[in-house]
Amino acid sequence: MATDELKALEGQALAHLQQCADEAALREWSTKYLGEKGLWKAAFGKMNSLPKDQKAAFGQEANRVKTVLTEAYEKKRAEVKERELQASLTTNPLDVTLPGRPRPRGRLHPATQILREVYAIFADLGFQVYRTREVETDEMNFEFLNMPAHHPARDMWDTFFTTIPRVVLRTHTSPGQIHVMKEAAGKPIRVILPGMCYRNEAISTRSEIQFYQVEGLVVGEGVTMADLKGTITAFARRMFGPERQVRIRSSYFPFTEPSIEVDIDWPKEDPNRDRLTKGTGWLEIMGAGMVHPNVLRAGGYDPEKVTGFAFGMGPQRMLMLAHAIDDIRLFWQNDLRFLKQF
Ligand code: FA5
Repeated sequence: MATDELKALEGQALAHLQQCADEAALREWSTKYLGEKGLWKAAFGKMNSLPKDQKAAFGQEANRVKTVLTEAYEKKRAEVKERELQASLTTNPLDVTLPGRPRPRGRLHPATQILREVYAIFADLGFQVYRTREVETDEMNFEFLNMPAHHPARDMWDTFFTTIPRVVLRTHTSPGQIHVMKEAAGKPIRVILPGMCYRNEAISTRSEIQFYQVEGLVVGEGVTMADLKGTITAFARRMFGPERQVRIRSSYFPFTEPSIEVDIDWPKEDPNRDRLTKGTGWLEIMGAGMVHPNVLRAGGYDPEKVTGFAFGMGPQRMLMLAHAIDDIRLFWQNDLRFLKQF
């Protein structure tokens, strides 16, 4: 009888299963009995050659055997797994009560943090962020900003020149003004332009050869100096708190007319106040002014129809104010004792 064969297979398989002691043996067993080319499949295949009246009984029996074998296999596998786990716990004990080792946590560089604060404040004032290149042509860094070759005002920026003639590292973010105007092509503008600037100057507590600036540019019909003062004051109050004082002085930049400089008072209680502010109590944080008609023209705008204001600030100088940091050189020295404080 064909069903006897199935029973014999069942007995043989179960006996064999008892001898399987690890995962590898179990896998072999499963292939041998239950695999695609296994013994159960082969036995089941014999159904075709049986007389009709025996087929149903044979089919039932075959399925029962398969269920029994599958369940026995799963049970055995769980046992083996558990045994292997126990064995690994005893031969390789792990003290789960030991406190974990703390991982050193990274953080954003203080300069990045203050830049993000500046972005957030200007975002609230409706400014978009626009990035431009750090390597500029002489034309963009100077000429389009109303400083033709040999203009004495070029001396205001100690420039790093590249080996390519008339290509410089930007000395300020102001050339970005021209890039924005050319791209906006006559539409109103309200952007900030953050980025790294480079100057070939003597390094001191207040000046680095590499530092961030955030430029601002607003162009449109009827933009006035009052808008500039309002924007700067709103910004300074958000950044430094309502108790800090803002001072606006008249100044000179070739690309703005009139031009101003903005100072902020340094906390009176700070013993470094005199040294940092050269005895004045004020620290300059930005230059600004109404965009010069020649600059508007260079950007493709008609100064008869639109006006604009621009400013350029040093976020690192502002961070020094906020945290009474007395040396700007600390920013790029990568001394963790300094960086960890932020
Ligand atoms: C300028 O660079 C003008 N482009 C700013 C401007 C933009 C004026 C738009 C008018 C309209 P100034 O050289 O003053 O100006 O630099 C602007 C700010 O950058 C300074 O107030 C200061 O905060 C920062 N800064 C300048 N030089 C350094 C330096 N060497 N190290 C750190 N911060 C600096």
